[in-house]
Amino acid sequence: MNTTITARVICVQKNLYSILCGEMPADMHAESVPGISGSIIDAKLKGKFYNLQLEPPVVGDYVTAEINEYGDGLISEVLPRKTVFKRPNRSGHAEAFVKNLLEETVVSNFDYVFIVTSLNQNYNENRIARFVTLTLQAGAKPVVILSKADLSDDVDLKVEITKAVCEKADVIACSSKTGFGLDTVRAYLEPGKTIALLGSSGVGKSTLLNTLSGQDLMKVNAIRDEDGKGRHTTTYRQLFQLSCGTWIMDTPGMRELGIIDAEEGLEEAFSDVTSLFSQCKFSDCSHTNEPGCAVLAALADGTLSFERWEMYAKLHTESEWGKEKMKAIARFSRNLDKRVRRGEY
Ligand SMILES: Nc1nc2c(ncn2[C@@H]2O[C@H](COP(=O)(O)OP(=O)(O)OP(=O)(O)O)[C@@H](O)[C@H]2O)c(=O)[nH]1
Ligand SMILES: [Mg+2]
Repeated sequence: MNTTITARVICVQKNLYSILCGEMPADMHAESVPGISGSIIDAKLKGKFYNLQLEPPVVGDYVTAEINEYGDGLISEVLPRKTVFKRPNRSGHAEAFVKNLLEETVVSNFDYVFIVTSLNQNYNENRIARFVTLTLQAGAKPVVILSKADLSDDVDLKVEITKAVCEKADVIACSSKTGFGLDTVRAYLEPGKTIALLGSSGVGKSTLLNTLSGQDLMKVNAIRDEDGKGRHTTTYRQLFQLSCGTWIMDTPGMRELGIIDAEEGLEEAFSDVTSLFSQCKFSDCSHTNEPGCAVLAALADGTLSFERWEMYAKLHTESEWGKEKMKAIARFSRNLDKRVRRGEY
């Protein structure tokens, strides 16, 4: 006889899902099933995911699954996601010259995003601003982790510079090697909360997870001597529940995460810039040459730096481009549906 349970996806490898049947958040109304709660079960997707082309579950998802007498699972439903990271998937081409730009969900249901940037060669303000924007857009709290503090001589300065990137993000410098700053990081280990670790390869994400858990949960590897880059040691996303009840999601090194439509995230991350727009004389001001433009005035008197404006403008252009492409694809799909209904295909 099958038992229906609620579980959390902790790992995805091709079409095989590892789900953990543990304690679920109160709002999931999950029954704890004796003998199953706390176990990791291998599961596949029910046929409807393929037949109806439903989006498959990702690491972090809460799902309902049917478990058979042999302990194998069949995932039947993905429960509504609280937060998600999506990225553009530019694979393939569509008809009518609309290049495919589809969104692919990367991970879900996180409360904090640890944006890990190491204080050696990896530090890059633009990348930090991008991840902070995406985290705010997702509705989670960004925490910038400046890792490998033991390798830097100007830790305090870097913390100050990073704080200026976005006042909505917390900034912590730490070292898994010396233990510096780890107590501040541990303050985020709240029971039931989920932390997603994001950042380039080699910045020390898996090392931080191992250090916080006190176990060798993930493999780590030395970075390359020549250019200080990582070796892509972590190759798939994986979620762990620490003994304190906090979930931590390790992810493969990711230098960039494209922005599709992140207007709210940009507004929050760059409120110092976007608050100027309402002060422009013209409501459709392009902030390039109009009289009475508050942005140009702020640039001229130095209250807004050119670098800050450029950082915002670049992300905004990318966000708008993605939005237009998504609209074009939606239009194309609607037209295609109509033609299919008319029997033209
Ligand atoms: N000096 C120093 N080295 C560190 C620190 N944290 C991690 N490392 C080293 O950095 C290298 C890369 O660490 P990983 O934890 O594998 O990095 P990662 O971000 O998980 O990399 P990917 O899995 O490739 O994305 C290893 O040699 C670690 O020992 C630190 O705080 N200080
Ligand atoms: Mg890793």
